[in-house]
Amino acid sequence: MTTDQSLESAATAAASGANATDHFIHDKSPYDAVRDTPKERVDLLAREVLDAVHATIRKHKVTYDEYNALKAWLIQVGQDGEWPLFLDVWVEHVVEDVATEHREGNKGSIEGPYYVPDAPEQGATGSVPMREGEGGTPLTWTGTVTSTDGTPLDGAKVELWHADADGFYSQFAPDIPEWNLRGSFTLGADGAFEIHTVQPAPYQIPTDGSCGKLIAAAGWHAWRPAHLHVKVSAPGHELLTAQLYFPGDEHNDDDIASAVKPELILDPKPAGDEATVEYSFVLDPVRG
Ligand code: MBD
Ligand code: FE
Repeated sequence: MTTDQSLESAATAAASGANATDHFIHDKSPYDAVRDTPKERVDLLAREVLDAVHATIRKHKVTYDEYNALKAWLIQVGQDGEWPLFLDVWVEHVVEDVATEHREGNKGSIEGPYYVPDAPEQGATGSVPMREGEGGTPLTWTGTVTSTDGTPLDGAKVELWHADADGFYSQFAPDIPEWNLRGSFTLGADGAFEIHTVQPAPYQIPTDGSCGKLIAAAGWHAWRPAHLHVKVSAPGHELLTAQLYFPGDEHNDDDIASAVKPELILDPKPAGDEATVEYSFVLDPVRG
């Protein structure tokens, strides 16, 4: 780790992790929603997770050396600020499945560590903010937001955020304009949108922090397929958090974050040096 290039990427990974931790604590109030959780449920969940850890230790005769390495690594995850990355890559997809299994509308996917609320508003037709000469194939995306009964959702909002062609997210990597490739699109009575952006590239999670250390030690890879992140909301409807993917990406079947679903793979049409795509969202009304 002595070349300029590796120092630069180390700084980037460390900053991404620490920034994700700051954003998580600042943007959400994670404890508020669970204030009334009964002791019995905390006891049940904590005990069963610990039981599973104990069973793994017994089954595989985990040694003191391995226990100490685990302890050092867990400490490092916190020091690196990589808990959001670790949890969103290896745990969130199951939480998301359970949370949305009742839905009749759109399939969702995980939020991941790099969402920022209140991206600049662009109206129903517009472009995400981008730099002059932003890398990646220009993409024009049209679609609608409807309820499960087919009604267009007046006032629906599509929030879009994604990495640039080098795999970096604004506000989490240095030297990118604050809202680059992040926009909010609020729709009219027809529930229709037309969004201009660029196609992102396959994405490697930071490899030079503690998550990278686990990946290397286990002989895994660090790749996610190229993806667009969205949150789609409308009055009286459940918030949809999803990701959209591109056909033919070699990591669609092999995503480190296990977050690809076949319903979320786009079907873009090349148009000269650009591409167009149609993809619409169906939201579930809030029931009860
Ligand atoms: C990402 O861009 C992402 O979407 C997830 C889930 C984890 C790490 C980086
Ligand atoms: Fe992402």
